[in-house]
Amino acid sequence: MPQRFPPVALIGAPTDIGAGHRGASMGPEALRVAGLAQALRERGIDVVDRGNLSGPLNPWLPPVDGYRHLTEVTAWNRAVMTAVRAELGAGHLPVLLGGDHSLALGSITAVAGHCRERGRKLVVLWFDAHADFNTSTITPSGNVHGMPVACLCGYGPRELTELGGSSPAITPDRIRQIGIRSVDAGEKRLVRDAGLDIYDMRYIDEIGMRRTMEEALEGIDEDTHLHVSFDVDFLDPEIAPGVGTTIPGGPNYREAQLAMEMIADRRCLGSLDIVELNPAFDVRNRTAVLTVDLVESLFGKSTLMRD
Ligand SMILES: [Mn+2]
Repeated sequence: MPQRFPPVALIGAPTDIGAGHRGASMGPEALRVAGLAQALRERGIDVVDRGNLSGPLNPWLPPVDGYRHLTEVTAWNRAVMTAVRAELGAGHLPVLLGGDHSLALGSITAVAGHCRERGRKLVVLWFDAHADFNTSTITPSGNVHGMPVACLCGYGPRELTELGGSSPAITPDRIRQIGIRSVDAGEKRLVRDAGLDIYDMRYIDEIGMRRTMEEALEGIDEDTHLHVSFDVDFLDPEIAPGVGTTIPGGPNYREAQLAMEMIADRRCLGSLDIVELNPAFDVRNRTAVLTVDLVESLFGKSTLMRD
């Protein structure tokens, strides 16, 4: 039997406050235009679109003490955390429409709190070209979208690490990263010291996406709350040009589809971020359309009846 999904709540967070390029703020609308809600409804899922959260405009200032826009990033993440927490409390499946990847701080902090209160096991699958494990001392840019995983694991400013009250929001063993191919110099040591579970592109090249996903999904069962944080720059830029930070050598269409379908087979998707879609870099919204296509697979669409 396919997973029976609770009502899905779409939450738009139209901001590029943590990014190094402008334009991810247009991501939520591009996903709506690409038919995200309709695609899920065609799968028999109830969808409510909560519209967009609001927050401070992007002042486009240089970093202060290693962070750009820390006050504004915090405000946006508080709004995301509150919205995601409310949906989880109502028994809904929140889908965050970013916005840049710094917003995963708010959503995963909410998800982690929800799981802690209910004694549920949490696993985060982090699809990304980047490890997003920078800190103020090693970041080359100060852009907080390169820091959310570090902040979630307790490395970062108190405003962000203690967003949900306690720190860390999660421990590194809760998170598995897939598709990584760009790690900054100082970040390499940090991710190793933290013991982060990273399936980088070399690993995927060597053993294939199927075995990679089998390993990444190990121990995940129907009692697990699975959070998928999907950074669109995970995909190869040949098929997904609509992102601010394209890194060549990502998964192709079939590999990405397989990853999504293998997650669907586990029937434990509990929450989702779709982030870093940047329509300013896209070509006729094709990256948004591709993303919707992949989300359909994540929600159980398959070519044949498989069980
Ligand atoms: Mn990212």
